Amino acid sequence: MKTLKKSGLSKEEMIQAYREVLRGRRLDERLWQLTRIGKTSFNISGQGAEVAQVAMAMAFDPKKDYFLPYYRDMTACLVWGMTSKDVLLGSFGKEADPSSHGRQMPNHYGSKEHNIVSFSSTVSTQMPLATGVAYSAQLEKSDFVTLTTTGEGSANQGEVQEAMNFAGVKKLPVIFVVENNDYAISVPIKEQYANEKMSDRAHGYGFEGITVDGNDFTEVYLTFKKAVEDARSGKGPKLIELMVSRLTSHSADDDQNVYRSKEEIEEMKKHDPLDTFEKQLIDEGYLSKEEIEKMDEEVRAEVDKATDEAEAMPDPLASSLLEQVYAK
Ligand SMILES: Cc1ncc(C[n+]2csc(CCOP(=O)(O)OP(=O)(O)O)c2C)c(N)n1
Ligand SMILES: [Mg+2]
Repeated sequence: MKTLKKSGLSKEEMIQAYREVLRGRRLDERLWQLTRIGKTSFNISGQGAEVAQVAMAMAFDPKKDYFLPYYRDMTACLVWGMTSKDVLLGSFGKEADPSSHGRQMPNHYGSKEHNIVSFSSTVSTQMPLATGVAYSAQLEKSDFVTLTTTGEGSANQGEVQEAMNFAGVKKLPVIFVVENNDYAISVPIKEQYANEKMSDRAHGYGFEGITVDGNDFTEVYLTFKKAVEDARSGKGPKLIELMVSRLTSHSADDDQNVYRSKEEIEEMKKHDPLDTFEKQLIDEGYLSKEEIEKMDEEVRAEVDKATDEAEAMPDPLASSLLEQVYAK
């Protein structure tokens, strides 16, 4: 694993990165609690992918770059500019929810203000849309880069091949990401695809594919930094496969103990990226254990406040159901 120093980020930026990882974890824990006590209807979580998502998102310029995420990308969306309260408004289905004004399922992130394009529950349909957004950058001679993500099971959908093929032909400024967490709901990777690495598929479309350990902050950050520079300077797309874990069940609607062994789950939890990142920060002198504990208290307080504020907001009115669905 590369040292954090090798990332080239300043001490302040690295501490901010950790705060985002911690926020992603604590906020997701809150979303699970709310689902379990019946205050919200659903959660699907990115626990185990937070370090990879923060390192990925920090390589972009959210002020101009576009993000077409998938449902596990909450932490990346926070780095892109969404707030804990924005996420909670979506989970509570409130009118002020920036993703869909409470019309969509929770975890379907979108924000016009932050260049985050909302997506469909039909997996991977964001991929051809991302190719289209990147094509618009090329046609308009704008230098923004488009990022889109999906899971390794969803990467087998036909439209992913169409999206990558056209992006390769036109050398579009788009970065395709597969967050490979070993499972598509209950189906393990050996039953999902036969090639050794998902990223090898990129060669068939005429661009580079890279597989990265999603627990290695520096490696992920530097890989994306180079990919963003290449895309911005007209060198075309990349496919980046992030090897991450899915620490939780697929969603609030299943129990992974049914299809994963106790030993497998315990082994995975020993490599929780939050713990690895914390240890690196302490060992390399960025933060002390006490500073981490203090930051954790601050983040928990922020999540509590955001929960109370979001819960107190008004629900959508039944009479306005058909508003906010189509652009006028
Ligand atoms: C076209 C389509 N088929 C099936 C589903 C149901 N579904 C939702 S998520 C999912 C598994 C996706 O697994 P993966 O792509 O590995 O992503 P992960 O959830 O593991 O991050 C499935 C089958 C769907 N939403 N859309
Ligand atoms: Mg998966």
